[in-house]
This record gives sequence, C-alpha cells and structure tokens, in this order.
Amino acid sequence: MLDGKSIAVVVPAYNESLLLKKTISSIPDYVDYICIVNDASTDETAKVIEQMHHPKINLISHGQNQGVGAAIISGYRRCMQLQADVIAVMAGDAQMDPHDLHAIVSPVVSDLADYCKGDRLSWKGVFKVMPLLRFFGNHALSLLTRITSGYLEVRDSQCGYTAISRHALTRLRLERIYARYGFPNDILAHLFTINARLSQVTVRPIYATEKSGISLYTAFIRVPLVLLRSYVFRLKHRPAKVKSLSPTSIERA
Ligand SMILES: Nc1nc2c(ncn2[C@@H]2O[C@H](COP(=O)(O)OP(=O)(O)OP(=O)(O)O)[C@@H](O)[C@H]2O)c(=O)[nH]1
Ligand SMILES: [Mg+2]
Repeated sequence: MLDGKSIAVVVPAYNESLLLKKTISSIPDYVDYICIVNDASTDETAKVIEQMHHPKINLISHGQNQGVGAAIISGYRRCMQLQADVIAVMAGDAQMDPHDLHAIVSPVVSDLADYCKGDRLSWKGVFKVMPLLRFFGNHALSLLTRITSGYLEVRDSQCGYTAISRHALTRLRLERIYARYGFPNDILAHLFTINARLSQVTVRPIYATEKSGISLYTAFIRVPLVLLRSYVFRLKHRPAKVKSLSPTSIERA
C-alpha cells in the first residue's frame, strides 16, 4: 500500500529462469500483489516460480506463447480482479531498477497521472550504458511514437517500466492493443483516445547478462508497422475535447 492505494506489479516472463528470482526478490515491501505471467516458457521458469513460495505471488500460466503484450494484458486483467488501485509492470529479466518503482507509481497513486512510464534516455550517462543501436533506434521510434500516439512529449517509447490506474485500465479496449513487441507504443495511442494523463520519470537503464528477445526484424519492420496501425486507430478514435483531462507531463526532480 502507498497512501491508502493498493499496488500490484505485473511481471511478464518468457524463459527467465536465470533472472526471475532476482527480479521478484527485489520488489519492494509496499507492493501488495505480484502477478507473474509465465508466457509458455520452455526453460525452467515454471520450476523457479514453484520454488519461490512468495505469499504475494499470483501466477498466470499461458498454455501457448502469446507475446509480451498479451502477457501484460493477462496480468492487468488479474490485477483488476484483485481490485489493485495502481498496477505497475516490471519485466522478469531484472532490467528495471526496483528503486525506481516508487517514482513510477507515485504520480498515479497521487492521481496526478493515469499512466506513468519510465524514460531511460534522459538518464545521465545513458549513452555509456545502452547499446548504441538501441540508443539510436529508441530515439527514432520515440519520434515516430510522438506522431502516432498523439503524446508529443513522449521520450523512450520502448521503455516497459510503467504504472497505470485501475480506472484507466477499465476504460481501455485491452483486447485491441498489440500483443507482442510494440505494445508500449500501441498502448500510448489507446491511452490518448481516452484522454489519459501521461507522466514520464527518468529511470536507470540496466543492461547486464539478460538476453533480449528483440531482433532487427522486430525493431525495424514489426514495430514500425505496429506504429502505423496505432496511428490509424488513434485517428479513428479521436478523444473528446475535455480540457481538464488533457495529457500532462510530470518530471521527476
Ligand atoms: N522475448 C519475449 N519476451 C517475453 C515474451 N512474453 C513475455 N516476455 C517478457 O517480456 C520482458 C521483456 O522482454 P525482452 O525481450 O527482454 O525485451 P526488453 O527488455 O523490452 O528489451 P531489451 O532492452 O532488448 O532487453 C521479459 O521479462 C520477458 O521475459 C515473449 O513472447 N517473448
Ligand atoms: Mg530485456
């Protein structure tokens, strides 16, 4: 709980037997629910989860691999059933610093934003940490996502470290959001159509022993196609002009 609001963390996991335990044990105590989504892993992920015996864990096991976006949506649905007020996402590969979670959930807890996302590109020294291709690719996709999503202030569109309010989730058409890589870009366009207030906070980029599932094809072909789809969706579902609900951006000091 934080300020009387219950907090859940969704952890999508696909073949994360090496890093999942580290991720789960790093989640701060104020988190009420940890929803792990095992996306039909073919390694020892299921066994690692079984051995964890953590009282806050809620497990969802996909029978077939559905993609990171689908895993997050399954987790969102479970957390809504659990009546969590604020629902964060932390990938199962220990690439998200648990110390940043408070900053990510805070704008949503205090109702200053409906959706808060991390921004690694504003981290001082990101250039030395993030692989070069990712750094430039991310900048390019962020520029495109500004156009497609409607949020002109978007930075680090590929960051999956996020928090959303249950109220905003109930208003989204979750079944229409792209289920694989490209989910973080597509959800922004969906959020824009419901006038959700966006906040972005600087988070630490972490690159260590994890294996990425993103191929060049995904980055340069698949995600741009998802962006095109997003753009069409947003234009078709223009938000009603309600001034008090217009998107805002909150910076972290
Ligand atoms: N690769 C992959 N990851 C999935 C899938 N379903 C869930 N995930 C999880 O989604 C999270 C992000 O996946 P990554 O491939 O590491 O992508 P990323 O961390 O956004 O990008 P990198 O910076 O390249 O590591 C991890 O926790 C995965 O375990 C899937 O179908 N494929
Ligand atoms: Mg990763």
